[in-house]
Amino acid sequence: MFRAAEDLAAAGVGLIQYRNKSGNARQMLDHARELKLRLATSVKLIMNDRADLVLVAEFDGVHVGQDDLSPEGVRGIIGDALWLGVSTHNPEQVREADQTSADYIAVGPVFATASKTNPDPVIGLEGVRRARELTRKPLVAIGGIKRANCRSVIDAGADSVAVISDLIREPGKSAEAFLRILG
Ligand code: 3NM
Repeated sequence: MFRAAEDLAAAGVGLIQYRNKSGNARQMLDHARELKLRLATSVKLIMNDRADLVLVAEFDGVHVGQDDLSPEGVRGIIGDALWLGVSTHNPEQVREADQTSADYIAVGPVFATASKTNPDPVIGLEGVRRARELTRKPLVAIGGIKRANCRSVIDAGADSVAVISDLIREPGKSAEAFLRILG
C-alpha cells in the first residue's frame, strides 16, 4: 500500500484517500502516520469515515458516507481549515449535501463496481449530469471508472474521478495514463 501510494503521488495524483473498512483504529492510525511520513506535501491525504483519526494523523481532510457522522458533525470536529467530502448516491442526497459545508461531493457508483460491499444502484453518466445540475461544489465521480471511460465521466460534468481497481495493478503507470487522458 505504501509503495502504491508513493507511486501515485510521484505520478502527480492530487488526492489520496486512506480507506480501510476492516482494520481497527490503532492499525488505521499506524497506516495513516506512515502515509503522512512517506508522501510529499504536494498530495492531499483524506481519511475515510474517521474524523478523530484525521486530526491525530495530520491528514488534510475527511470523507464521510451517508451512514457516518453527519457533515456538520464532522465539521464541528475538524474545524474550517480541513477538507470535508461527502458521498452521495442519488439526486436527493446531492441536494442535501449541497446545503452542507462539504468542500466536495462524491457521486456514484457511476458504473458497476466490485470494490465496494453492497454498492448503491449504478447512476450512470446520466446520474453525473443530474448531480452537476444540482450543485456547484466540486463533484468527484466514483465507481467503475477506468482509463477507458474516465473522459466520458468528466464530459458528463464531474470535476475529478476517484479510482480503486484500475489503479491497483500498476499504480504509477495507470495514474500517469489517467492524468494524460484527463490533462
Ligand atoms: N464508493 P472502483 S463506489 C469506494 O458509489 C466506493 O460511493 C462508491 O472502486 C460509491 O474504482 C466505490 O474499483 C468503489 O470501482 C470504487
